[in-house]
Amino acid sequence: MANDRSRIEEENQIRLSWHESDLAHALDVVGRSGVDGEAVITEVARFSAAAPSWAVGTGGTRFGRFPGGGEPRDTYEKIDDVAMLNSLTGANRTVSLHVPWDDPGLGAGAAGLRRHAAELGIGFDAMNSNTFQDNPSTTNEGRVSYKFGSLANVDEAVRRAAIEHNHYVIDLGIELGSHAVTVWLADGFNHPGQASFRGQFERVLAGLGEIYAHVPDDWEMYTEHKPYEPAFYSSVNNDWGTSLLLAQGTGDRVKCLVDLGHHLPNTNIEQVVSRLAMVGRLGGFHFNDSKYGDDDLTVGSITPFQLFLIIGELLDAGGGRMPDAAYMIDESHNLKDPLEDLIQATDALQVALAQALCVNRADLADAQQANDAARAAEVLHRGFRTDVRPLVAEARRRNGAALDPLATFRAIGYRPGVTAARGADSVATGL
Ligand code: RM4
Ligand code: MN
Ligand code: MN
Repeated sequence: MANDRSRIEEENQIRLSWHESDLAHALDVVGRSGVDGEAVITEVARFSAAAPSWAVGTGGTRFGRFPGGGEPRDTYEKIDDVAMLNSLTGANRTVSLHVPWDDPGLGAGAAGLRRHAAELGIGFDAMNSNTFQDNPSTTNEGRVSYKFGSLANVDEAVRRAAIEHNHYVIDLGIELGSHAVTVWLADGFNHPGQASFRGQFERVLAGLGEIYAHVPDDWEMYTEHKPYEPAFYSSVNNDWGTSLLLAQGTGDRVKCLVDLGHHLPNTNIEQVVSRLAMVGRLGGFHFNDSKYGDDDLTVGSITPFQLFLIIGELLDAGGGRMPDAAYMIDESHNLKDPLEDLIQATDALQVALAQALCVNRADLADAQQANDAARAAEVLHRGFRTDVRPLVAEARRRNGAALDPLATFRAIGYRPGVTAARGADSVATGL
């Protein structure tokens, strides 16, 4: 690690003089729009998005998986990868675990993992439960199955197992120093008439209530909606309205989590964000991008303008700063090196944040007040079209990270190094 740090510094030195002149120019440009470039850098440097433990390995589709080699063999090695990522970006200071894909066990197991992460400067963000697959540790050793749903199931024994799994995930999170649990349910049905919409909703609401009863006072719980998949006719928590009903019906510290891929085509996600923030129920984010559905593609790679608008709404909600929320990258890496993709995703988030911070919000408000749609567009686009990359690079440098994280990752030779250590055929567990 110390060696990686000095290699990052060496790589930064190579780029420093170009960076300094680019930065001076960028500060000049944004200053002319009445934006304080220093404040942009400070806010970008403050921002962090959790890395998901399941995304440091290759994902796959239902047609196949093509592992890249050198993938982490256990949760400890996943945290090593996240630490490497964070040392390059300075903006992935936490990891989000998916249980049971990553389950260190209570007691000594959790304590050991927490110690390992702390030594690398990594904390634990929201915990994720999994009742969408059958796994001996979540199904009472195979006595129940989630084939027909978990909390929504008509069978009380299945619902009980799902609630107990969530309680376990919370207990684990307490020992790891987490502060939230995200409940994404695959519950729903494929065939009209197969189940009752109302019955399923009511059972899920009751189950969430039992999970919430186990949530510590200084924790939050998040409900994550998704319109379809794996249920293709009806998902119980299918949209933000249902997610809000579930959150409001469960308790004060239950909030909605917005996964950018979990909306029907053309949904105005920035408006959804504004609404949820307005009622104090915006709890978390899963960042990714998509063309068609829950594609889990690289953040900002398909609809960067939408990402910029969403972050603009977040800044509005936070009074010019990113509001406190559980920010996480939720992607699946099928073709790229997972760490390279996470580097690009984090960079895209930082760029969109800097662009949104470069919008002169007072000017925008004036244009809105004057019903001047053309001027409003000018103000917005001046922010979006600013080349903020030097400001973002400077934010990274001030966090002790890399000016150019992807080039530095390659120059350091991290992947060849771990491939030699872990094996060319090592495949990460989980998704
Ligand atoms: C779901 C959803 C959840 C994630 C799983 C793996 O589509 O996005 O957040 O935990 O996938
Ligand atoms: Mn998600
Ligand atoms: Mn998803």
